[in-house]
Parts: sequence; C-alpha cells; structure tokens
Amino acid sequence: MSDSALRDGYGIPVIKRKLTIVGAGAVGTSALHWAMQKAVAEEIVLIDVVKGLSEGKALDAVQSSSLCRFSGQITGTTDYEATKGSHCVIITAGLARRPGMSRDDLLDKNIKIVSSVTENIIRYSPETVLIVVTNPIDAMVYTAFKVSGLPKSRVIGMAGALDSARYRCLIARELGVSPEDVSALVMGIHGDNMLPLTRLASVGGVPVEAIIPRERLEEIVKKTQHGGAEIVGLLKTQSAFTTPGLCAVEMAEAVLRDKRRVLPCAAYLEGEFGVNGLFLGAPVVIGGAGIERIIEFPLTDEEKDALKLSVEAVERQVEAVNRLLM
Ligand code: A3D
Repeated sequence: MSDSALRDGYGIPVIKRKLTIVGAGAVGTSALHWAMQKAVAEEIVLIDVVKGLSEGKALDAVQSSSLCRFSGQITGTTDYEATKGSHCVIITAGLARRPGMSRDDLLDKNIKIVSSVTENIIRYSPETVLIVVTNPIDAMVYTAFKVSGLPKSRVIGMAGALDSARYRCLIARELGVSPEDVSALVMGIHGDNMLPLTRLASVGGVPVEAIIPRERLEEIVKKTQHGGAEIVGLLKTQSAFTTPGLCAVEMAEAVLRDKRRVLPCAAYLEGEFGVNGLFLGAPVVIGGAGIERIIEFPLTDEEKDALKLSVEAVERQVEAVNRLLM
C-alpha cells in the first residue's frame, strides 16, 4: 500500500495514508471535517450511494482546505474503485434513529446496507481496518466481521469512545472542572444497558466515588445511558453526529498513525470478561494493525451482572444477523 512517488525532504519514501468514509450523511460529513482538521491521512475518499451527495460534500470540504491547512486529496464518489488501497475505512452508511425508535429498530435494513458496503470495500482494500459506526453498532460490527472475513483485530466498532466522552463530560459538569481531566470508561452494549463504570472514573487521579454523592453519580450514569436518545429527541429528524464523527476519527487516527491509543471500542471478545463470540465494548489498544490487545481486568460481581444484560441484548441482535446472513 506504499506510494513510492511520495518522498520526504530527505528523499525517503513516505507512506501515503488513505482513509475512506462510507456514508456522506451527518456522521460521515462530521468525520470528513475532523479527519481534515486533524490531517490523519493524505488521501480521504467520501463515498455514498446517492449520486452527487459525496461529490458535493467533498467539493465543499476541498474549498476549506486552505483555511484548515489540509493539503491532502479529497475525493467524493459513488464508485468503490476510488477506495482502492484504503488503510482504514469508517462505515457510517445506513439509517439513523428518529424519535421513539430504538437502535434495534434499524437492524434489518442496516444489516443489508453494511453487508453490501463491506463486500465492496473488501474487494478493493482486502487488508484494511474497518471502523463501523452504523447502528445497532454491536450487531453491525459483527455483520462487517462475518462478511469481510478479516481477522478480528481489523474490525472495530465505534461506541464506547462516544459513550465515555459523554460520561466524562457529565462528570466534569458536575464537578465544574475541565472534561480533559476526567478519565472514565463505559463498557458493554451501545444501548440502555451500557455500563458506565463509576468505580474506575476519576478526576485528576481522584476517584469520583469519593467526591460525588452516590445519588448524583447514579443520575450521571442514567444520563450517559440515554445521552443519544436525548439528542434524537431534540433534533427530531436525525441523531448525534459531531462527537460520533470525532470519535470515529480518533480511532482512525490511532490506526493511521500507529498511536497505540487505549480507547473503549466494540471488540470481538473470545473469553475476555467471560464473553464469547460477540462484539462488546471493552478497553482496547489500537495501533496500525487495528486492535493490538484487549485490556482485561477483574470486574466486581455487580459489574458482571450488569454486563450480562449487555450480553443478552447483543446475543438477540446477533441471532438476527446470523439468520439474515444465512
Ligand atoms: P444519515 O445522515 O442518514 O447518513 C447515512 C448515509 O448513508 C446517507 O447519506 C445515505 O445515503 C448513506 N447510505 C445508505 N445506504 C448506503 C449504501 N448502501 N452505501 C453507501 N451509503 C449509503 O445518518 P447519520 O450519518 O446520522 O448516521 C449514520 C449511522 O450511524 C446510523 O446508523 C446511526 O444510527 C449511526 N450512528 C451511530 C453512532 C454510534 O455511536 C454507534 C452515533 C451516531 C450515529
């Protein structure tokens, strides 16, 4: 995948990093914006099934490149050939929630969309790292894994990074401090049964359980669990996109720059945390080849019970995926 035509100041060949974003809707456009802002790749392809949509959005983005100092190439297309040789692909294609809908309501339609997108991507980038954003995420990332035939390390779901960002933000607001100084982890399903761990949340190294009253922490946990629905309720015709786009790009950046970031992501678990054969949110190390390792640690009995609710819900979704993929 290296491009020998591109050389640095010493004439040494430079790897030209290529990122594809599938879906030029709200999240895909946000991801394009953040990818340019952070200059995570020298080439970015935006692809959508709707003719003109990604072309128009790419053109609009190109016009901002002098202002955001992005000097790479941006292509908008409906043709998968343009995605050839992508090091990393963010999949946002699919339907999004409307008020009153659960993420599960999207299941059947999005399985078909994610399957066809994955087949097309793998045809041109058989060694890529896939970052799946389409909901219901824990089932869609499983779909991409099954359809792509990629090793489990190369298929990752974006959800924990977003849920943890929301959780950190709420803790920071409660304490009146910068969200930057809050460290917190959300595990499990991306849904009502997600598991924001209060035991591990800290601010500047101080455990939040020592400084936030229990009832307030419980409210913060509930608000985190319903953070997505709160935004859908306000926007009415779409779901959150600014932070989801940024979270997907943070993960892509970890791949494209081999950063070895520790991020909560939906990873394929094979025994870790007592879970087998499912994608579920857990802390992982992300580098150039995708997930380098899952960071496993002992859960309390209460946390194990809470994680079981996630497992049961994702198992039901995965049964539906397996039925539809047969
Ligand atoms: P939206 O703005 O509707 O964009 C979706 C885009 O996908 C549209 O432009 C469609 O044309 C395109 N599309 C549909 N089918 C195909 C196809 N076969 N090939 C290529 N493109 C296609 O939605 P959005 O951007 O707001 O959300 C996208 C997805 O991300 C939805 O499923 C959301 O539920 C999900 N989402 C997940 C999170 C997580 O944290 C996991 C957060 C926010 C959104």
